Amino acid sequence: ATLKYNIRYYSVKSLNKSPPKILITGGLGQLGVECAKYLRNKYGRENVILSDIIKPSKEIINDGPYIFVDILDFKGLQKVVVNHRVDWLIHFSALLSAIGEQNVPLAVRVNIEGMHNVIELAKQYKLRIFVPSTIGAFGPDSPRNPTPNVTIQRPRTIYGVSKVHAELLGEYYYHKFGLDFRCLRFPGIISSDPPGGGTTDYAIAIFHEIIRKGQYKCYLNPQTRLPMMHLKDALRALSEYLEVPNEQLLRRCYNVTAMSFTPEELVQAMSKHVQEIKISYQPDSRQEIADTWPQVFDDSEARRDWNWRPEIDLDNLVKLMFDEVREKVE
Ligand code: AKB
Repeated sequence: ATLKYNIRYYSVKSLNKSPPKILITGGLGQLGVECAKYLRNKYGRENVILSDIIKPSKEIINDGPYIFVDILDFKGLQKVVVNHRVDWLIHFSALLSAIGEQNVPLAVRVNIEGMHNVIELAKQYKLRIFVPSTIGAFGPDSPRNPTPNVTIQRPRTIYGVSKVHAELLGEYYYHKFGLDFRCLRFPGIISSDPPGGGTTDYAIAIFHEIIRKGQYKCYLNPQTRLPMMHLKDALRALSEYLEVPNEQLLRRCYNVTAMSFTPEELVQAMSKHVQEIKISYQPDSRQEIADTWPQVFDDSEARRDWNWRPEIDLDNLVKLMFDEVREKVE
């Protein structure tokens, strides 16, 4: 505990200015809780407020500030920004690719109307706003190997369409109003917490199922190559990118990635850690989504402009996931 305190103390001090007050929306999704932990270590516990419409566990409450925020309620959101003197908004609320296809009207409300609310508030109160985008913002007309930062997008899921909308709206607000909009296009993020509703989820579910039952039925075919990244790299990317001075950024949306693999290659890497893996393949509608997405993501612009470097490769990711998921399951 002492060590943690020291790290926190020096990192806040080294900023040489008071730390930002950060609000995270959609905080109980795949990224929120760990993101809050990461940023609280850097900026102080009370400076990072997690929010969602879900009732939190006791652990989440004990970790730091948590409040109810419905991104579809503009006034409510406005009140939070004012009362908590928010400086930075990290907007995670979204329905992911597979679940979005099952409820398009809800995805439109959450992903598009929600974005309208947060961006308008960010403009009014001059907030720095971070919105994640995704490999899902590309489609069948995009070059897939590699997929450059600027190219044809035209996604075929409502999730992808809403993310292109968010990217373009953010860039527009930046040029028109000087809004400090920042966006990273993430690949599939691999964490021990289950994501829920994505196309890349198999690469998480497989660890839970193999540890629990020794077998897994994969909904993508064995050769489906997709870009991926461990959560630790994703949070570091987000945090480093939020700190880059505006003058250094040549664009507002950057591709970031760490690796690309297929289910077959993942199983191969996992088999070094367990005696037996029984895997079967039964592609479903998520296969059609994956077939339109990038296979290899070109993040050279992020590397060039703000020195982005991933640290976790496939072997390390597998090692980390076995440790993290075992800790949760056993
Ligand atoms: C999904 O599969 O929908 C997400 C993503 C890649 O954006 N994990």
